[in-house]
Amino acid sequence: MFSYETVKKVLFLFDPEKAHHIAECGLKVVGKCKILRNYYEKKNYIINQKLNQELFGVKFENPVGLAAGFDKNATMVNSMKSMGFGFTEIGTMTPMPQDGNPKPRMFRYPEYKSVQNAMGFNNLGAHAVLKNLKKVYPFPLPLGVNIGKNKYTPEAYALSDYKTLIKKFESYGDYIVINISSPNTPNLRDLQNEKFINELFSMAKELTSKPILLKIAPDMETQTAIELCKTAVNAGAAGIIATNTTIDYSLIPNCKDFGGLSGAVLSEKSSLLFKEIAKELYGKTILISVGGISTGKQAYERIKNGASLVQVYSSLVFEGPSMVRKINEEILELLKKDDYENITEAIGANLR
Ligand code: FMN
Repeated sequence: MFSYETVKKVLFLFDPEKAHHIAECGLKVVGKCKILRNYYEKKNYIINQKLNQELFGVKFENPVGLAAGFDKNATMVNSMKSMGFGFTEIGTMTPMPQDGNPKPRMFRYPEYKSVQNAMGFNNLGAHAVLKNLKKVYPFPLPLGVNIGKNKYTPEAYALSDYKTLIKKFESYGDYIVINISSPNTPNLRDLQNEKFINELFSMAKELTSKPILLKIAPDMETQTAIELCKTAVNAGAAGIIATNTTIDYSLIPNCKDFGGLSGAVLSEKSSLLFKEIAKELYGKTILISVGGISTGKQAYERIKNGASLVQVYSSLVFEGPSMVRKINEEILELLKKDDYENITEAIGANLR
């Protein structure tokens, strides 16, 4: 089989969104073919009880998950275990299908190992995504369902979009993520306010007993972010995912002045905000850290700072799926160095 370095040389000849579609085609083939699935699973998926933990009543065999946005339409759920992931998150999907923003809307910065995207929740809509999900049920991995409002739903009706989606996906997936932190849907981040969060989680609690997590942006003042997360948890959120992409365009000279940056340039910002949130909320809720993670050392630091799980997206573009195995192997080495028998002993160790 080809190395990712070779595959990457070909993929990088294409515009990033085209390359993503090519990768999606390849992963769909892997997902459908048992021989290929098993081959890659053996290669990439680590089996070691030291990485096992139970969250939301579900067993996670390793803590490294695929972040939202890669598999928006749930077309690759069956191949993520073969990539080495311990869990996967589909979406963001919206109630109605939507095309997203005009192209080009995804850009690579290889010298910064970073990506900029302004996709705008392009997805097939809840009905079609649910159909895709049903085809691969039961899922090979724990699965998160990331939901957002349609672009043309006015702010005053946003709640009703989330209500529709929570009801629709009630029976599928292990947790739901409320995404109000994408920079690419006009005014979406305005919903990151205490009134809306309170209303949203109060409503959600009535609708389902499924764990509902809030995904936040990295661009708020630290104290504002902490207060918002506290409000969400008090209103019933089962966890916080920090963070989405950043609109701090000073991180890459001459980058576009729209969309959100992710990858290496987001790492410090995301990690610092996560650390501050965890100081307040570790032990009170489940914390997931995402943003610029590409090594086991980085993942382990987030874990020791309070993350039960981590997620990656951009580094996958530059390093390929062998990175997921590498991250898990490095976590295992670091657990050994710290004399921990299981990952749960490392979670939040810096805060105890
Ligand atoms: N996050 C979401 O919650 N929903 C999305 O639909 C979504 N789409 C994304 C599309 C692209 C092309 C990228 C690069 C990221 C997207 N994200 C989305 C954000 C990622 O889930 C993640 O939070 C962010 O990229 C930081 O992680 P990373 O540095 O590992 O990429």
